[in-house]
Amino acid sequence: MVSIQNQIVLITGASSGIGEACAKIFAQAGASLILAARRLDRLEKLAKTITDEYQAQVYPLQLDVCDRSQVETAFNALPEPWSSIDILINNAGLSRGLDKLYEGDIQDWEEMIDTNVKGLLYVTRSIVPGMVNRKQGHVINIASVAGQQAYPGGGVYCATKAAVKTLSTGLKMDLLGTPIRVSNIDPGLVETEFSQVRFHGDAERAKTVYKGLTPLTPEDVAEVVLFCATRPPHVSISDVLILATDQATATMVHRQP
Ligand code: NDP
Ligand code: 8X3
Repeated sequence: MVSIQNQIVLITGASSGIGEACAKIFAQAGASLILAARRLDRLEKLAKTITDEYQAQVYPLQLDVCDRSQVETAFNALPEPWSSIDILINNAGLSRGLDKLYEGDIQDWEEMIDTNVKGLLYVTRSIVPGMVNRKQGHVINIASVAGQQAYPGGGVYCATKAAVKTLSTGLKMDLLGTPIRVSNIDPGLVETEFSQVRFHGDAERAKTVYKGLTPLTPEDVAEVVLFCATRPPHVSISDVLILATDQATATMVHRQP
């Protein structure tokens, strides 16, 4: 395991779930963190916990990744040493709705495409040139098993995650010949606020997604992200599929009655 002590790690979508778990495990490993999301109150609370528990340096950043000019302004304005980002974890993302494609809510589609695809691109475009100049960096994209295979009602979400995976592959090609690494992580079912967001706050419906099975925890995924980030410089973990034991594919899960 290579040390990431004092490295600067930017985590998007750090206010909840997988992003929050990444924040904690990277802080424990000695990294300094830029925590980005829209809910600043959550980020500030997390920053306090992390600072108290791990004595890590934390920079909470209120950011909507869909807002291109906000993304550009925020990253251009980062003071040193925060602007020298070593590891970018592109995690911010969401699903909205589970409707048949021909009946879907177009606003839901816009939100998923704007966040999961365009938001990830805006952040990547802002951060990677600095990595190339400094000849150091690692981009870790959180895609999904849903990008490997569509499921009913998930067409648009699955398409955004397939796009993330393809962007990871393309970025890896474009960075060939530089020391910058790219990792694509495809988690299966992880119990977070993800399904509550998908069902527009319907907590009861969200619970049914994980009923009768043992889903992954955000910490399970964060451990894999940390593993990717702590390989020696000549090793690039390009693709990881991490599933609950009760899940085989995007559509096949085993549930206890
Ligand atoms: P959560 O809903 O718990 O977390 C999502 C995070 O994304 C929140 O911190 C949210 O913060 C942030 N976010 C959403 N929209 C924006 C935006 N416009 N700008 C900035 N931040 C934003 O879900 P998860 O932790 O599960 O999801 C994290 C990632 O993992 C997503 O990309 C998701 O698609 C992916 N994933 C999830 C799986 C699961 O089963 N849970 C499985 C596979 C992949 P805020 O609202 O404060 O902005
Ligand atoms: C999230 C996993 O199966 O709920 O990407 O779409 S799933």
